[in-house]
Amino acid sequence: MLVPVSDVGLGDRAAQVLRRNDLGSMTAAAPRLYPHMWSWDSALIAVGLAQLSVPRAVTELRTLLRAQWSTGMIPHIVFSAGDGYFPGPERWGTQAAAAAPASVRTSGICQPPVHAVAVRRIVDAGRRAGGSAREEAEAFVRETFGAWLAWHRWLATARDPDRRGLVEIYHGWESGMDNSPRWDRPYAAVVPGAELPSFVRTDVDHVGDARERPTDAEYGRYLWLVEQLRRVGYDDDAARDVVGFRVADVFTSAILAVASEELALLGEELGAGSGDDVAELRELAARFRAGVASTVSPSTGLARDLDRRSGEWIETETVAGFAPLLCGPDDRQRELFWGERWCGHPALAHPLPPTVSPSDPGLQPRAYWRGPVWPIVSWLFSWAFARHGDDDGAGRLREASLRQLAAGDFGEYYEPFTGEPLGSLHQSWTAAVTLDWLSR
Ligand code: 9WN
Repeated sequence: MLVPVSDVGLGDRAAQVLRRNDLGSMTAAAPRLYPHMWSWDSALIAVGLAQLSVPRAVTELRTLLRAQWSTGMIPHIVFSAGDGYFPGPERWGTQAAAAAPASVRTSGICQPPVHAVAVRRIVDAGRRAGGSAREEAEAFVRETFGAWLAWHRWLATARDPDRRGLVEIYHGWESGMDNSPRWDRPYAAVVPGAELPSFVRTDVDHVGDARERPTDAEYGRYLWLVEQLRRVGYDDDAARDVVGFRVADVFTSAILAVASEELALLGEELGAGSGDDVAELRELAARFRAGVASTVSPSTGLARDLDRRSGEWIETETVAGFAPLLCGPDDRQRELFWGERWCGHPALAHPLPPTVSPSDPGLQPRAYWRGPVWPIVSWLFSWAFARHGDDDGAGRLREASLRQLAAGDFGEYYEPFTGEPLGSLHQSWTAAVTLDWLSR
């Protein structure tokens, strides 16, 4: 589809954000707040870069893969040479971890596996451009298929030891939705020990209002979990026994299901990996899709996380409840998604999914993952809707998101009732998904 004239300036501004945040072979997640590479950000950033330069998009993911651990885990932060983010590499202490790479500084936990989705978008962009862009994109899949497969395998074994089809996370940061109310109950059981080393936060210096970020009490818990994992050298088996937070994350599980399907398709199309590898990915996709379906609450119709330590379902009304819609069409969920408790709520500035239901009195409109609209979440749903043939749903999310983004601030998140950009401005992945939407 041709880009409407009024959107041309927006695309230029989005490209400029990615250029300014470019550190050479990686893109900072945001100019000041996040001066390093984040795993799921880098995948979505590559989706946007693919619209500007396929080789640069490939470079982004190559940099990320250089940080892959020998277990297959892709770490959630790859540190650049710059500093200014806490916790930095010293606090993570991953150099002592047997599985960590020797020459790259990383964190010791992971983030949602959206990478195969990005690889697919790079291949699509390469095929549209043709010539060397196409060759480079396809060669990249053949070269890196084994690395992505190892990543999915690690999630399916180390993080789903009972084969429930649900990925366990050991830290709210692993979900990418750090202080979502989904994690309030499990975090209530995390009590930082007296031996937690003291800390000074830097994140609150980079946002207009500290209330847009997690609280100090939340940070104490985040750092306590890092401390527990660091003490066991981030060993997968030991971590499972010592860590104070173990939750089966339904949104990450849905991403693993759909990303495994994409990877299987890419493997098949491009003759990457063996027939067994492709079959294994299809099995993973089926297992995690079934795992996600098994969590749906009969009363609300929303998917739920499971606290593995207490054995309790987590019944919060958050956007993660729509995990089944990432996996495939679902009439009941689709109705809920567009209905009055969600995107159809009359008070919303734009018909887009906030992180918490606008009908929930607990929604905090400016507080990070406790209410604001995150453009990358809207993008994931619009991508999934298009993938499953729901062009109408994909188009509605695209139109509303481009209206939300029209001022060109590329906020990290947006106030759901006023549309004000919040958190960091010039956030790379927000600019990147804007470019992808403009290309459609
Ligand atoms: C911790 C980089 C990351 C995103 C996460 C978002 C936020 C980090 C933080 O920023 O998390 O990983 O310091 O708050 O929650 O989804 O990947 O943009």
